[in-house]
Amino acid sequence: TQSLHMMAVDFGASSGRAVTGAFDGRRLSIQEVHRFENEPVQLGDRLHWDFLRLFHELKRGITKARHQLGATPASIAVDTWGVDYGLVDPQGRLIGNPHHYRDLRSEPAMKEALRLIREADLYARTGIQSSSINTVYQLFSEVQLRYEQNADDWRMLFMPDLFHYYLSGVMASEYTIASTSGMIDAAHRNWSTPILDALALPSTLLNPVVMPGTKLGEIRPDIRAELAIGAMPVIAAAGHDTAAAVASIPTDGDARYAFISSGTWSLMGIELDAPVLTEQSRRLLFSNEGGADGRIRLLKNIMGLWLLQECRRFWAMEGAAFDYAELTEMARLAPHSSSYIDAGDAVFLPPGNMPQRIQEYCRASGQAVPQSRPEIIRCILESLAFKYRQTLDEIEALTGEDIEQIHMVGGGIQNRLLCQLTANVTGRSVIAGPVEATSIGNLMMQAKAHGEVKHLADIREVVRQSYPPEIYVPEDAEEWEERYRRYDQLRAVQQAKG
Ligand code: LFR
Repeated sequence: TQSLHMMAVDFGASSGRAVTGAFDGRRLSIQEVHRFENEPVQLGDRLHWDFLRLFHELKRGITKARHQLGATPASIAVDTWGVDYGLVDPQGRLIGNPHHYRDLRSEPAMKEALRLIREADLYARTGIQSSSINTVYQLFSEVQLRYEQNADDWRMLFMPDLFHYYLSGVMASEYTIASTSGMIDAAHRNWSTPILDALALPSTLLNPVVMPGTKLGEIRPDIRAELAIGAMPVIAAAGHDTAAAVASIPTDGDARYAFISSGTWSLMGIELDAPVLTEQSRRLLFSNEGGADGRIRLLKNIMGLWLLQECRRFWAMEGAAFDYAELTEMARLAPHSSSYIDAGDAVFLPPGNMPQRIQEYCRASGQAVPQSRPEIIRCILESLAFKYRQTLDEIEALTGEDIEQIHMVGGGIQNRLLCQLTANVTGRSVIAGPVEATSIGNLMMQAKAHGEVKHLADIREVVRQSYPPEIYVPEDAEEWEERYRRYDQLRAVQQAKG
């Protein structure tokens, strides 16, 4: 049989990449054809996506895919991180450069919005944890949208939708990415009118919600001519990178598992058939996001390797450049950390001097201040692993499930120390892989749109056959239990202080 050759483009925080995927009916093999930087640009007091440059890189990716395959790919789909969007006018022109969620303009907007609608109300409808990064608060901060006539005919497109629009001319909001906005009704899987009304956000902004795996249309004739390519369908696969990554977890469906999608963020949770919209899950800071399979991811946003990425960036700026392997090796050789940070704390959200922020956090919470680079990295990695353990306990409490295993997927699993620490602290086996979970999920959702696979279980079977995972078995259980108890006490004290 002939293979189906598709291409996926993933815009991630440490880089963007275009890959091709060949699916022969049983196995998928992928090849990276283009990798590029995706650094936000600070312009005055605002942090932006560099959209024009990225659209250019997307086109270069298409050209390289065509060269590698010797033919135009059978389809293309884009995924990005959640919550961000662009606005377009009726002529389809981009209004300004999209903002990056780490821009803090929406912090005051969130406070203001929560005077108009109760946080508990928002949660009960959307199942999404309130955070200043959410689309709903970003939109609320764009005062013009609420008060000015000329904004009446603007449209809002989430980043994957925006790329798809400029590729195909079709406007739609793919469900998984839309579910991150804080404006989708979790039960009905469509825009929540009461929320829009309460915040005076015009419903004219919104596009119809389409389910993952929908063919949007053909690539525009002008782009086809510009790139000298043939016809190529544009597919809304799973626009949200986390949804795509979780679709590719190589489970066989027997053991009960939690997942960690590990990259810049750590998204830890469990898959369910219906959202959990209780006061308990709200207080424990869980969100319910839309899955690629009609399922719901009950998960927690943990700061993730962003902490390490920002330390690395900051040290490089100071003139001390290390790669991740070097940084992790330093941490592996360092003694156990005696101080911990809360890897869910919003103080770590914006870019900046992360080493100093970590030190300040330790000082303010009355702990020893990590001084050297190895100490700081060790503090980050152990704190992350402890946060996973805490989250695991909460998942079990919320759902009544006994979690037997942890599936870790995404670029973050290249940090083997973190995988091992996770196994040690949780006392569960960690099944790690695939690294390229997001692109694989994106490609397999395209294969589904082509009718090559039917169900999520088929997708996972393909991933299991194509990318055998690596297993980490817990070590030194008692020691780690003891350390975790200290972390937990510290957390309780911090929490009591508010
Ligand atoms: C991961 C991710 C998370 C989302 C965060 C911000 O890349 O998409 O799922 O909460 O980025 O959008």
